[in-house]
Amino acid sequence: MKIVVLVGGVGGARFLLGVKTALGLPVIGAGESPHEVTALVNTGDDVWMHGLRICPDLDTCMYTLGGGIDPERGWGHAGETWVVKEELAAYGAEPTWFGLGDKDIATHLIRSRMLRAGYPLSAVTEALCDRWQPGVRLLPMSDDRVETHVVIDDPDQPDQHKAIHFQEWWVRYRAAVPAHSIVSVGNDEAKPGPGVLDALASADVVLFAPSNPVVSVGTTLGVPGVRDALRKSRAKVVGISPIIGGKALRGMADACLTAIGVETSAEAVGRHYGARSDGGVLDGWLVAPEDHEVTVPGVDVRAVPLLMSDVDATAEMVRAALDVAGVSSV
Ligand code: FO1
Repeated sequence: MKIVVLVGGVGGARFLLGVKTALGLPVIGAGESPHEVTALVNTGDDVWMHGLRICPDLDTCMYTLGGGIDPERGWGHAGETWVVKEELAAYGAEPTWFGLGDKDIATHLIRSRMLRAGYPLSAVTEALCDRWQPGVRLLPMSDDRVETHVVIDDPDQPDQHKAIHFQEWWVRYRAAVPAHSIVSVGNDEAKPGPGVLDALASADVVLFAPSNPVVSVGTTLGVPGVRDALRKSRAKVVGISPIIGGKALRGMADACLTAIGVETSAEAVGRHYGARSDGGVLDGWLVAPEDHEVTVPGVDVRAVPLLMSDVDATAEMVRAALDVAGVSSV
């Protein structure tokens, strides 16, 4: 079976561990399998910092599936040290608020050197994954530069707005500063990355991980050509709600949804993605038991436990999604 999963970072990577388990793949690392798993990874969080290109969602997926992630943080290396970060701060080199780990810097140095040598992000990702062996194909949504920026009130000039990079909003301000709007810079000119449209065209099933529907799955859907490829795909498209009982489980999905005028509910997000039969992309939508009354016209809504408390619980969610899509994982 060919399964394609649209993912963001921490939540998406955890979900992919469940996909691997449901398909009988080893949770960590690569293994033999008749199934082919492709993750279309959001690159809108990517950022240049200290002269290095950082790709949080690609790295979080690569480290998580390759066995190198720090399980508490959900991002960056296990056993990380922060000596270079402290040295940069001693020079007063901004940004000092971003957690650049020593081991993580090796990844960014290789990526930045390859990008400067002219390799596209997809080739860089393939090279880095050669070491980490995530066991699924990680495809950047695009090789072109797409950056999520957030428009906030300028703290230095009242009644002025300013746009800051998503990483500053999320890491420095913890998404606590209201976002007036969220802009995906470069999305309109971006092309789907190599393999993205083919993966969607040949997929047996497409899943939306319970990642941020605005800045993760939403950004990938915003790459010209992706939405059409989904709607034309013979595969059923099933999403997993990132909102349970009106709350976002992690990250800042609620703040992002508010910024685009969508209510923080499983129903509103399902309707935001929309039914394939009326211009949207969904065929199925998994919601948590407490949201069992949710309806999305034209979409098959199923209530199942959605807490990714461990890999087996996540694998159960995946099996339910495959069931809604009418494919079995065995
Ligand atoms: N998240 C934080 O909350 N604080 C950090 O200092 C931080 C540093 C960081 C460095 C590399 C990386 O790949 C991810 C990092 N993240 C950090 C996570 C990242 O900001 C978010 O996980 C994603 O951008 C949201 O999906």
